[in-house]
Amino acid sequence: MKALEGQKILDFTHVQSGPTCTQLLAWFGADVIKVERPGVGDATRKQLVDVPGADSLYFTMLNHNKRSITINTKSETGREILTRLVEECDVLVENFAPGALDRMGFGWDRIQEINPRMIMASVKGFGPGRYEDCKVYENVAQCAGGSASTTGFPDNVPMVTGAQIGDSGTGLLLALGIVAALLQREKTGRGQRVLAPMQDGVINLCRVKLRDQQRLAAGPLEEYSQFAKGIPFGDATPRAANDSGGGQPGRILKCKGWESDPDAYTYFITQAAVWKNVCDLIGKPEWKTDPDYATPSARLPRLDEVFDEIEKWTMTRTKFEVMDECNPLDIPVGPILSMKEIAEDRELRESKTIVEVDHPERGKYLSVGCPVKLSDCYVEVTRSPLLGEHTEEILSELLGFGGQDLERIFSSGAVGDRAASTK
Ligand code: CAO
Repeated sequence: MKALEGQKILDFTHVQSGPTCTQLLAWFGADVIKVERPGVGDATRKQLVDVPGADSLYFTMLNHNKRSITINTKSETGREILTRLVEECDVLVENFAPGALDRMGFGWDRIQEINPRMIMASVKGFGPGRYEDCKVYENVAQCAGGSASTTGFPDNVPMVTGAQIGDSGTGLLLALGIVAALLQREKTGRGQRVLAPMQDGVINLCRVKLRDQQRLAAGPLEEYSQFAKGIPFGDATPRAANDSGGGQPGRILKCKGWESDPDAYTYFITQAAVWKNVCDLIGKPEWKTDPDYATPSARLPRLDEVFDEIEKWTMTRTKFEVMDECNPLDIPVGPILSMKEIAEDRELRESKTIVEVDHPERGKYLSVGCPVKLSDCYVEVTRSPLLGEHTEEILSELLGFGGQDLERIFSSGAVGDRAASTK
């Protein structure tokens, strides 16, 4: 028994944000039916191709545990099938450009008419307002959500982050909205609309920067490195480089091998509670009682000097040795792990955070596993579907089309090539 077993998801998502959401629902046991255009499919199937002829890693890593049906939803037969799918399913998830579903003839009013229990969940770039009709990709959301203006070095241009907080981040939030709407439907019997705008998702993740925006009214942000350097603050939260976000100063420091290894660094946090341990570790026991260093407020204007001393120590160790020596002393540190190290990490494989999946076109590849672990809902990551692989199976088993109806549907051209289906 899986947590979402029995829930049928009509998956109209593409690219990254929506597929992240429906992949999570599939991992929790929902039957996710991905609807794609015949012969074309999700654009990411053929983007950044590394194995000629095979679905790309971009697609395969975002569409595990789903079934694929191809339907031209703008044809008459396609609309007939889609209507039946809306009748049968619990949730419709989409992340088309604004208005695309209405143009297809399946806007919210029509969906409710067909199935009042249907939950219709959308990712859009922006919520209601002047930008609601805009198309949006990851980096646009990072910029419009306040992340880029607060990321990077203060004396350089705004930066986007490697983490896909706009796409994958918003997809995760949408999944939560869907589960909440399913629970509410248990009580009301009604479906509802669920909207997760990417700008809203990024703003939510950047809340500490909005906190700092308001703190600026009370004076300079003393835990930011620019305070210690005497650089004046402007009227907006500045970029904070690698400063720790909270009141516990932290920096990225060099470790042994940094001259040739671009990832030989550690994050080091001088948490106040373990300051004495830090002093002993780096050979500065006198700082434990020296009034210039003994308290967090005394250290704030001296952070450059403090971290220079700590770095002299970290440079004599590898990032893993730093971890091994600091952890028993409760000093929070983190090695800067490369993607290569993450891909090869034995424990991440054992915890199924990184999984190896076999695919008929491309062979074995690595993917991310489910990032949330439920003790009573085992997740097995299975490969992404080939384009239209389950068309006939879904038409016959789920929608009950058989015999002549099935012939009619395939010969109409609305669902693509019958040979692409397994049955
Ligand atoms: N049968 C027939 N037509 C189909 C179809 C099907 N099975 N599936 C999709 N289509 C059509 C849509 O109806 C739409 O047609 P119209 O423009 O004529 O209405 C068209 O295909 C393309 O849809 P789109 O505009 O969503 O796609 P795009 O590649 O032009 O834009 C994106 C992509 C991501 C910018 C846009 O979808 C978007 O802004 N989505 C919302 C925000 C979002 O999720 N962004 C993150 C994406 S991940 O980085």
